[in-house]
Amino acid sequence: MATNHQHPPTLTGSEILWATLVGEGVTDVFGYPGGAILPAYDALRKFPIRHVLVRHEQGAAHMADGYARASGKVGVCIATSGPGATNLVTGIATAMLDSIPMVCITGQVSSKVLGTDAFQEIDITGITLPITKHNYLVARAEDIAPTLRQAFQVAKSGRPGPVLVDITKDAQQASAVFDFEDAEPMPHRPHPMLRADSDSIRDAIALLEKSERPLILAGHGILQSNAMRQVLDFAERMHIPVATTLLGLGAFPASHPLALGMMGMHGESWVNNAIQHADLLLAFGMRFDDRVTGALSSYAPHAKKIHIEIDPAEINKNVRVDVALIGDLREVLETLLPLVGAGQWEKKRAPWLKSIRDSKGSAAVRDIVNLPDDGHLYAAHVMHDLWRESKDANAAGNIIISTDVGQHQMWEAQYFRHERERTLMTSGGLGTMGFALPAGIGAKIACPEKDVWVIAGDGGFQMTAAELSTIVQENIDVHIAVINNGFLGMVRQWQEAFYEKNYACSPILSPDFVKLAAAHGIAGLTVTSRAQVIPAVREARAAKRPFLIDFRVEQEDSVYPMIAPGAALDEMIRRPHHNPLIELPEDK
Ligand SMILES: Cc1cc2nc3c(=O)[nH]c(=O)nc-3n(C[C@H](O)[C@H](O)[C@H](O)COP(=O)(O)OP(=O)(O)OC[C@H]3O[C@@H](n4cnc5c(N)ncnc54)[C@H](O)[C@@H]3O)c2cc1C
Ligand SMILES: Cc1ncc(C[n+]2csc(CCOP(=O)(O)OP(=O)(O)O)c2C)c(N)n1
Ligand SMILES: [Mg+2]
Repeated sequence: MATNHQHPPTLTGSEILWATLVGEGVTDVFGYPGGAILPAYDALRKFPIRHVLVRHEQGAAHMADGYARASGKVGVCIATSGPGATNLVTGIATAMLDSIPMVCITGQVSSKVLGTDAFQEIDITGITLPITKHNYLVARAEDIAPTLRQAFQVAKSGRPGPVLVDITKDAQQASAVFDFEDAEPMPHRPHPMLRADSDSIRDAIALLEKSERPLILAGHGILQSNAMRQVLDFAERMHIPVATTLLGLGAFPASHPLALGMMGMHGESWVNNAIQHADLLLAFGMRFDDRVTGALSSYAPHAKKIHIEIDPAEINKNVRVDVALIGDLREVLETLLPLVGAGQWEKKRAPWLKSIRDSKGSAAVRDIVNLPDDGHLYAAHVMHDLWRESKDANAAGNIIISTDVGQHQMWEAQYFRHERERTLMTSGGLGTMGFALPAGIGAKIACPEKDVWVIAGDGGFQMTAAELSTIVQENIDVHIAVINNGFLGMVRQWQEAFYEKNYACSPILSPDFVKLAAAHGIAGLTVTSRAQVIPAVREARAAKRPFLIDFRVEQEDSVYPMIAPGAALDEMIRRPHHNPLIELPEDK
């Protein structure tokens, strides 16, 4: 439906909906039909858009989310009114807490019956007000294009986030003139660019020049700002080590000599120790989540803080900072970079880098590669061996791992060392179980050439396992690793640590996952020992179609190190000595 500026065509609201999406560059949407959105579905066949039929609308939202995380584009999902719309809610909230750009379209009852408790009427704009960046109710065909175009702009500008557009059935059925250009929203006005001579830039440079023990805290904002190159330049030029948040993994290459690893509750001990000893923290697009800081009263007590952040509401929210540079990270770093001289830093930083290396020395041999195979299978083995088998793809950014929530998510973060941006899809802020499979499907559709691995726990996998059927109907070639420990493992771990091993409702029964896959026409394997891990990974890859591996791992293993909620960052609970996974050389 090309638009002709001289004679803009008259289309139905439904046609305008799809034509606007096409104009915005959308090629794929994830959804599920129903009465209030049927006019739109009826018009879909006229437009070059792939629609992926999900099995539950939560899946549609997570797929749009995974699509956005993998590609950097806006993900789109669509559902009917009432239960269709409410089923999207968990997926929208997941995207909100991780700042993922998404446009969610819902059908609504006709404007004439709005407010009458009509069949499948629900106030979805009211329900999603706190979990969307913005939302709209559209009741006229002529408002569909401008509203949708504005929704895209809001979703991707500034700090990204999900936007919902609720469109009444009569607006879809009515007709209006469609003029894509004319529907263009007012330009988004970003924060004024920081000037090189502004006071805050000068203050930041002064802190940098004085600092002896600086540390970069690399967050998700690096990916969202596309600032990987600038962060690398900055770290290398000033010889500053880099710690990463869970959502920042991949923003800085894990194998780089300045890369330290993940910070926070399940972060590496040397990383958290470095934060506690640093005299300057440079927070790059991260929001000092409580999983990252531990007790705020004792967080980084010796450090001045510079926060580079696009959302002013994040400044001084959790951690008071000395200098705030508000703006897009890449632009701010491009302003800063020419002002910091190269060359003089290497010698100055040597003692600080050595002290971190020394503190790492004792803990880094946790590496399980050296552990003799005693017939047991630990989840850490699976992550480590998958990483080893994926080195080239990982270095080239050709592998995407989509994890669920729980222990396996933390083991993945610890043992799969991400080299490139947008190679990890994971729900950080909301911690949504059921995320991995649909997000992996969305990522595969965004990046069909990449090798996508869904890594889910036995609990979370069962929450959205119905999407196995979507994989088959849509012919989506993802690999699935179920880390099957017979428990809601992260809950069991907390019960072990803080509730005297009262495993209340955390043992969980599962179906035979390989048979479940087979019932969908998906091939699979069960793996029970370490020696079988690599052959299984190779077999999955060779299959060139969806493949599920049920990894039967040790049932009562725990993730270490761990900071108890509310404890200080350097009060880490370490792996007990009786446990066979080594963490300290003395454990040998
Ligand atoms: C079981 C579990 C355990 C966890 N344990 C840990 C843990 O041990 N360690 C850990 O790190 N996390 C952990 N998390 C995740 C944690 O809850 C947070 O989700 C995570 O720390 C947030 O990372 P972030 O601040 O980098 O990303 P976000 O929460 O996405 O924040 C990104 C920030 O960047 C800003 N931004 C966006 N775009 C730009 C731009 N263009 N320029 C500048 N700024 C921008 C945003 O405004 C935002 O403030 C855990 C989660 C779960 C579920
Ligand atoms: C939707 C949802 N419900 C409950 C929780 C709380 N929760 C966090 S981790 C976890 C256990 C996850 O178990 P499983 O999927 O088997 O993964 P494991 O920890 O065993 O690796 C639970 C119940 C959650 N994060 N999300
Ligand atoms: Mg489990």
